Amino acid sequence: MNAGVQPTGFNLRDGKLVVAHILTAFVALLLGGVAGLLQSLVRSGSIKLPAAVGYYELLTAHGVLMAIVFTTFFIVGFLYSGISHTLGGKLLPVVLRMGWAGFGLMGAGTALGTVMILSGKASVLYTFYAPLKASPYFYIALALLVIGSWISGWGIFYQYTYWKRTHRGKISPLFAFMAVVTFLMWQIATLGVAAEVLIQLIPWSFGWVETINVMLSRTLFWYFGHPLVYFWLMPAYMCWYVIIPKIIGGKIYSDALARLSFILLLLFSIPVGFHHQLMEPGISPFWKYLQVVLTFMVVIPSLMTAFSLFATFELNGRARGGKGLFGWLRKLPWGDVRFFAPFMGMLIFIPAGAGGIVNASNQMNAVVHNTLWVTGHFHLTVATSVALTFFGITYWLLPLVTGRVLTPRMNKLGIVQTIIWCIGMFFMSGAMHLVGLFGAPRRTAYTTYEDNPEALSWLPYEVAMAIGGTILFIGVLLIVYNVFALLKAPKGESEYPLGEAMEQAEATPAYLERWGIWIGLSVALIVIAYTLPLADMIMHGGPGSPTYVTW
Ligand code: HAS
Repeated sequence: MNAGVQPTGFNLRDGKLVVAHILTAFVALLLGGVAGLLQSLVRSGSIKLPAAVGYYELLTAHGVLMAIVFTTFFIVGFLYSGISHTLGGKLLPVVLRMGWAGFGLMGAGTALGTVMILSGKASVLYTFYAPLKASPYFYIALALLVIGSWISGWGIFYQYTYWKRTHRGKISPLFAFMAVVTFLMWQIATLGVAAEVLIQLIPWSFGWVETINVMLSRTLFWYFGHPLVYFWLMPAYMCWYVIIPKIIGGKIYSDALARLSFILLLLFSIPVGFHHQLMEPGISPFWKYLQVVLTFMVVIPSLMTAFSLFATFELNGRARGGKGLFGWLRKLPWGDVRFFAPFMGMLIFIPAGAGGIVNASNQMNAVVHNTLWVTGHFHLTVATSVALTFFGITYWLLPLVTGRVLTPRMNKLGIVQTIIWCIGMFFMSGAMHLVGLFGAPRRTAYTTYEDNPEALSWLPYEVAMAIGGTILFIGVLLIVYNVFALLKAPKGESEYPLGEAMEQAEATPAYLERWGIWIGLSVALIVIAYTLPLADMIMHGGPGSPTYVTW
């Protein structure tokens, strides 16, 4: 055995990089969870914050720490683990250095951003819409985070290209392929936010220019903002496609279908940002219509994923003797948290995705836009389907990369944690969806609008949100406890649960790895969907908006 390599075959040196990312992610989850608890109690009128702490400050901290920091660190850690394991058994020295450099820059960005938010200089929420203006250092912090993630992504490309060069004519492992697509998509998508931050927000926040073109900045944000949600989802899909079949003792339904669904996500997840701007003036209905059509195209890979997962579960259950229409369901390993947590994520993704289709439909968007319904939608998608999947991954990943084993007690705690999360989310997201339909706005602190009867009728739902939020906070505490317990678990051998495709599956076509075609098509779709509207916004940008600092 090589020095530095554990009996599991996972390289200890690489393991440290993975652990650093995963731990940072969970520290962010804890801090973001505290902010979340407080804001749900404030919003229901249950508590008042001390004068020194602003509601929007907490809301910004919650959004940034949960949606951007927790997810990005977790994703980089998880993907590096899989790259190390599937592309040669260890990271190339240069890739390891890139991983640490990315980690350092993302860490610096996170620290600076958190200080700016908590010192009250950046209460601009996680979407940082202009003309609300934060300290320039908040935008610099965001730039550091993005550049750090680029360097980490380039490390993944480097390891992949090296593997392809040394394995001529071979199809890459599915995990590695998916990691490359995820970071390709991220690379293309973050160009929008990089342009917004570097060209617009930083010069404006330093006072070098006085006004800002709000329409342009929001459009550049959503050019990035929608693929951002797929950047969260794709690693969860990687677990569902590649890891879950192994954990349930089955096989991947089709390697080719899994790759095709990722290619479709690359093509269609970017040119759809206008579905977040359907209610905004200044974009012609034609371009909104076009991007809504593309939005419905991006639903297809998720439907393919659902089909593939059902097939995996049913075929595996039947092979184990499951009889009748649903007898195969009983054969699934319900007592294994590595399966149970992601499975609950999948199950909840069915209503969560349906909610997305509601949002994308122009007329229905007019009902739900800017209401708590949307907040309910993203707590089901990212905060449940994605988060529960990431929790499920943590239960095998941390023991694996530290040379330990998951004990039955931790497994049981994990099951309890998953159930607590689902109950909390049922109350919180359920109430958000309902009260959103009654018109309750998102992004507001507690107010009864001078005892307006309509606003008073929202209160019981806001209390339900607070109850859900409190239960979820217990869930946050428990997962963070579990993470630290996993780091002290007994030493032993764990495996990287990587599924294999079914023998009967068709061979994977090599053209799925012709990156030139897919990048070219992706760019072409973006050019078609964005060039004219962006040109229009730049040429007819008007005098620009003055600055607002409302807190
Ligand atoms: Fe969304 C707003 C449309 C998916 C996140 N979304 C948001 C925001 C966030 C977000 C954060 O069109 C708020 C942004 C803000 O701050 O303003 N969303 C969609 C559509 C989809 C979608 C069409 N969203 C997501 C995902 C997210 C996410 C995924 C995070 C991870 N969303 C919108 C729109 C808005 C929006 C508008 C703007 C609203 C507004 O007006 O502001 C689709 O991708 C959804 C497709 C999904 C499916 C479900 C497939 C189901 C699967 C599970 C299978 C289950 C199994 C279990 C196998 C069609 C894959 C087996 C079960 C057994 C019983 C065996």
